Order: sequence, then structure tokens, then C-alpha cells
Amino acid sequence: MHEIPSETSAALLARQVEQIVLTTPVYDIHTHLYDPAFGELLLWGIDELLVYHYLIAESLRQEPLPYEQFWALSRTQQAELVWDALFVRHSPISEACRGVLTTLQAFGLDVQRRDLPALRRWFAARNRDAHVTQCLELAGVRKVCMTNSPFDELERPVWERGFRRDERFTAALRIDPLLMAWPETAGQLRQWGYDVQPGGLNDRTFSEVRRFLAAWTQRIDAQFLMVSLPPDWVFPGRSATAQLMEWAILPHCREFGLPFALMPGVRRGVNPRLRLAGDGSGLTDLTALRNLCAGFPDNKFLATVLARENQHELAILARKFRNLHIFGCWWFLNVPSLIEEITRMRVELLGLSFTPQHSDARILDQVVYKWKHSRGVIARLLVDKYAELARTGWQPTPAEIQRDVAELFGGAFERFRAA
Ligand code: HDL
Ligand code: ZN
Repeated sequence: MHEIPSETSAALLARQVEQIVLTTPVYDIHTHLYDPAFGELLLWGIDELLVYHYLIAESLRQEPLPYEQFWALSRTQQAELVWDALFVRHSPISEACRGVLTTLQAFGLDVQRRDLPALRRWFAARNRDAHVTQCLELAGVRKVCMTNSPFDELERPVWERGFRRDERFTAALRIDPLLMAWPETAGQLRQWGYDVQPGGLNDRTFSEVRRFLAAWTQRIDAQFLMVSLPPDWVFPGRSATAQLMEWAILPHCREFGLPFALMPGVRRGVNPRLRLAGDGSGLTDLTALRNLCAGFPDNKFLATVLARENQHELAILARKFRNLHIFGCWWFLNVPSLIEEITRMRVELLGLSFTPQHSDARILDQVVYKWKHSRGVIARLLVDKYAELARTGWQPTPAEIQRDVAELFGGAFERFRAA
């Protein structure tokens, strides 16, 4: 039989892997997008893309305008300042800048014209619902998980009114104010009719907090609960954060069979004058996460951690605890060089039992670039990994590669959630 030269089979395998990674639909398990029923809360279009807080932080390094004067500008003026500072006066080569252009190019727009008014006219002519569908299709996103907070004054009334769900948008119950600002939040819960004691973390308070969590879990059909945490978060402990976690959140998650997503490493407001763009990152002590995974084997934990330096220890924790599912290259890690480093390490340590990426998109159109960029990095590293596999004599079939990639792109998460 005529042997195919090995380099041809290697090239064929590489093409198969790349094609599968670039086209497999993905479940985007953490975003700040909203079901279209939320109206204006679902951000989209060129001006929103340009005033993304990542770009605001970058442009105010190039533009000496005092912060307060920037915030006094209209969204349109802010977008023009960003466009001028980061696209016209400097080449837009940062990840967040390149992302805008990748998205525009995917819509078939000619960015070489560098014509912001023309871009605005194109978006102004778009039908929003058709745009939602086109963005998700271009990104290959089959499902989007929102970040839903009962403490958000704009979001809560929409849930309370009720609306017909768009099945492409699932919900996650975000509880930062409950865990990170207990005294103020206790007052809010009392206003909503929950008999919690601001000063007393006692059984009555814990059961009332669970009643609140149950009500919202059912109202939004929460796929999981989630909280972002500072780097120095401690568990177990006497703090309200630790006590509420142990005696309300974890029992609630066990009762409803839901994962609890922990996102440690955020230093909120390191530069408050940058507002949403003012948060920073810090090295997390992962002891607390280890204590949770070890101490509560009947709870399921999702985790993504903000510091690059925490990623190896996080992957090892996932090896030790099968009730821990790690996900994403979060926020400041969502850049090609770190997605490559982190995902390659995770494949080498965890195989396929993790979720490599989420978009964290705040503007609908961002899913197009965030997934195109991530798919490109993940495809290149998986081409290497399957080539290494084939060199052992174990030749993966296209069906096996498709199965594996579907796992990475939401399948493993869905199985973990359903377990
Ligand atoms: O806390 C979070 O969920 C973070 O993702 C923040 O929303 C952050 O501002 C962000 O958008 N990161 O991408
Ligand atoms: Zn987020």
C-alpha cells in the first residue's frame, strides 16, 4: 500500500484541528451582555465599542485630558477622543484596539478608510435584533451567559416585570454586594422584606438570605452563582463574607445543585477616577479556594483568577479537586500571549476537563473579536498538541477532535453543571 508521506498526514491533521476549532459553536459562560428584552442595557455599535473601559484606560494614557473633563464629555465625544488617541494618532495595535477592527472587518467594513462617521452611519442603519443574531453567528456563540445582579437598579425591574426569555441568553446570579458589602446589603434585603439582622450573622439571617437566593435563582433560572473577590480573601473565617458563604451560599448551591463561581484577584477602584476602568489586579492566596474545595466536596466550584502568577497553582488545584472546574483567561489575561501560555499549560495538566475561555463581553459586537482572537490562539496550540499525539502513533480522528473541542467550548462546563 502506498504510504502517505508523514508530512502530508501532519498537514491534514493540522487543517482538521484548525477547521474544527474555528467552527465549533461555543457556550460563552461569562459575559456582561443582556437578553435583548433588557433594551438599552444590551450595548452595541461603534461608539459603545470605542468607549469600552479597556479603551478608556488606554486612551487616557495618550490623552492628557483631566479625568473629570473626560467623564463630562458625551458618549459620542468620548468615542471620538478614543478614536483619535488610539486609532488616528497611534496605530491601534493593543488587543482591545485590534479587537474593534477585527469586529468591523468581520462585518465587511473597510477600516482602511478610517472613517468614523461612515462607520456610525452603517451601525445606525442596523436592525438591532438582526444585529444580535449576526454577532452571535459570526462569533460562533450558541449560548451566552449573562451576569445578573438583583442589586442592579436598572436590571432588577426588568426581572420583576417579567419578559419572554431569548433562549440564547442564560443567567448567572451575581452576588458581590451580598458578600462584599454585607452591612449595606442587609439594609437593602430588609427593605425587600427579608428579616435579616445587619449586625447578627445568625440562623435567622442565613435562612432569610437563602430565601432571597432561592427567589432569584428561580426567577432568573440561574445556571450558577458568582462573586468576584479581592486577592486577600480568606476562608474559612469570621468575616461576613466567609460566614455567609459557609452558612447561606454553599447550602443554597447544594440544595439547587448549582456551581458557585469564584473570581478572586480584583483590587476594585485602585484608581477610582477611572471609574469602571479603575480596577486593578493582585496575587491571590489560593488557600481559601483550596479550603472550599476540600471542605465542601458536595459543592461544585467554578473558578477563574485574575493574576497570571496564580494560574499554575490554580490548574494544580483543579487536578486535586474534581469539584473544581476552572475557566477562562479573565480580563487582563485575555490577551493572545497569555491565552497561549495559560491554555497550553492547562491542556498539559488537565487535558480537556476545563473551559479555556469566556469573552467577558460588555458590548454585543465584542463577541465577534473576542472569540475570533481566542479561537486563533487555541487552534494553534491544539494543532501542536494533536500533532504531538499523532507522533506517538495515536492518530486522532476528526470525530474525536470534534468531540474534544465541543467539550472545551462548553460541553465540559455543561456536564459539570449537570453533575
Ligand atoms: O467582575 C467582573 O465580572 C469583571 O469581568 C469586570 O466586569 C471587569 O470590569 C470586566 O469587564 N472585565 O473584562
Ligand atoms: Zn466579568
